[in-house]
Amino acid sequence: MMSVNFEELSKLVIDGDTDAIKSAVKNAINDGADPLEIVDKGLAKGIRTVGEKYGKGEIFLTELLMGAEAMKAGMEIINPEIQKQKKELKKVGTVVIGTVSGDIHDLGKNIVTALFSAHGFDVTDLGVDVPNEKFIDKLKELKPDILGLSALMTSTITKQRDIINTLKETGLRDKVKVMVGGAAVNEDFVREIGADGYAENANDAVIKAKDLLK
Ligand code: B12
Repeated sequence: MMSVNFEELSKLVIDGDTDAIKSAVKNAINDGADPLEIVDKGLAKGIRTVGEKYGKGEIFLTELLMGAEAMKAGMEIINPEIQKQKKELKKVGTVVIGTVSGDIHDLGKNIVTALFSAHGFDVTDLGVDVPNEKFIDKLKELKPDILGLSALMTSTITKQRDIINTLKETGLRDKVKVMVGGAAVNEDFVREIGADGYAENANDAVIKAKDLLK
């Protein structure tokens, strides 16, 4: 296996170089790199740097957008590769997942979704900007084992709390395990809102989910 330059992959995301990222990701895969490693050490590292720079006012929104486009282009090649790694063929559980209303960040959620399904979970992805009622309606309809709520902003993680409260009010709380995630979420918040699980990355999400279903 040839050595993969993860640093270069990060840099291409930071530069927002969509064309170059596609070929670089394809090359990395052909060289035998693990798709998740390409994400963790390369693409996600790059987009987080972009976010930090944007947060500090060092770059403009256009550059944040270009970085996100580059990351997305890379993920379009990686997500099918993650699927190919299907580790377990038997169904291990069902998941309904989505990004909460007011929030359109989905790069991380899509990675979690891809890995869940690669590990034998049956996943229904409701997409982004999902109204609270839609989550509740889908829970009633599909009765999944796990509800996954992604939120990336301090202004939208409150929806995770609201949804859990609605579950309590409607008597559905003990029928489903609620997992939350996204960069603005931390262990303290998870405890505070009474979610069942939290994960900082897709790998942990799968491990926690399997734990919750034991
Ligand atoms: C990319 C990005 C965008 C892209 C999103 C593209 C897309 N399709 O997703 C674009 C450019 C569109 C965007 C827009 C905006 N963004 Co933005 N964005 C980011 C950025 C740089 C990276 C997010 C990302 O994709 N990370 C990479 C992935 C792999 O990581 P992740 O999302 O954290 O996901 C992992 C884990 O969290 C976990 N996980 C995620 N979801 C779930 C769910 C479950 C159930 C579980 C278990 C685990 C889990 O597993 C994932 C895989 O490892 C962040 C910075 C940051 N540090 O997060 C800012 C950031 C989130 N954005 C921010 C802001 C302010 C905005 C805008 C308001 C900007 C504007 N002025 O318009 C808009 C908001 C639009 C909206 N209404 O949602 C702020 C939020 C500030 C805050 N604390 O509230 C941040 C933190 C940047 C900053 N430093 O200011 N953004």
